[in-house]
Amino acid sequence: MDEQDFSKVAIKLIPTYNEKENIASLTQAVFNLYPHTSMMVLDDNSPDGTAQAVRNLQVLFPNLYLNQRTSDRGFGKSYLEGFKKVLADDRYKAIVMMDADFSHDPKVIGSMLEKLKDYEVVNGSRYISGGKIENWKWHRRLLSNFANFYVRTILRVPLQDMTTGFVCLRKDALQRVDLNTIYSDGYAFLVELKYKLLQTGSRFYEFPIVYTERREGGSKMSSRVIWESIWLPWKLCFKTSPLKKQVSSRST
Ligand SMILES: Nc1nc2c(ncn2[C@@H]2O[C@H](COP(=O)(O)OP(=O)(O)OP(=O)(O)O)[C@@H](O)[C@H]2O)c(=O)[nH]1
Ligand SMILES: [Mg+2]
Repeated sequence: MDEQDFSKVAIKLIPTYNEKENIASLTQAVFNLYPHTSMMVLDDNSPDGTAQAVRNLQVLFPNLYLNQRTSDRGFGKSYLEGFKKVLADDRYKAIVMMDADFSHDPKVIGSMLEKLKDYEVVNGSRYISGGKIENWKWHRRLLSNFANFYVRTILRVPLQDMTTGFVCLRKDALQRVDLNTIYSDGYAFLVELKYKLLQTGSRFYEFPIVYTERREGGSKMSSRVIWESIWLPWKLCFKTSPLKKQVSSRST
């Protein structure tokens, strides 16, 4: 087992699209809790000026970076660009993936990173003992529950929360995945990434999280994103090899 302290060598990657109202408070919260780590905002040329808000914050937080995309918008494309930058940067050994809207509590990042000593991927899970969802309307709960049931049944994966976007992972686990073969771009990207991490033998730990409704701003859920999520598990089933290894997945 690797006894490395990942809290000092992890970078937080935060995708944003119109998160101007959340990004300053999230940045402050993250750097107050973890003053010696880094964070990169992956902005998709948000019309509300999120990127400029990040540039203003960079004066206060020298370890805050911005990757601004200007071409076709995409949640997955933003993460892939961020991953490629981090993979090429020797300062970092781990990545924290999280949303900008406070649905993912920055206070638990430290405990999640602790688990990277023994596991390669720590999946922030709402659907295990100790995990829960707060303030979500019933139809969002239903959609999320159904999406997880659907994905887990088709792909036969051992994880209880395949759609969570709160994930910590070691860089060496990411290095084993061929990022050029990722098909999806909406939130299905998260499912595809986890499936490919499982396929390449990564050891997973499911960490219970409390997920809360976004603080400010609006949702970016679209019908295109939903259709992509419906097709993705079938594509993965038919176009890639099945899971080879049994992986660890524990809730405590
Ligand atoms: N770079 C980039 N980020 C995006 C895009 N779509 C969403 N995001 C960000 O991805 C994270 C998750 O998106 P959300 O809109 O919060 O999705 P959600 O949590 O399912 O929905 P709500 O919280 O209900 O709005 C947020 O930080 C968004 O700003 C995109 O196309 N590009
Ligand atoms: Mg959200």
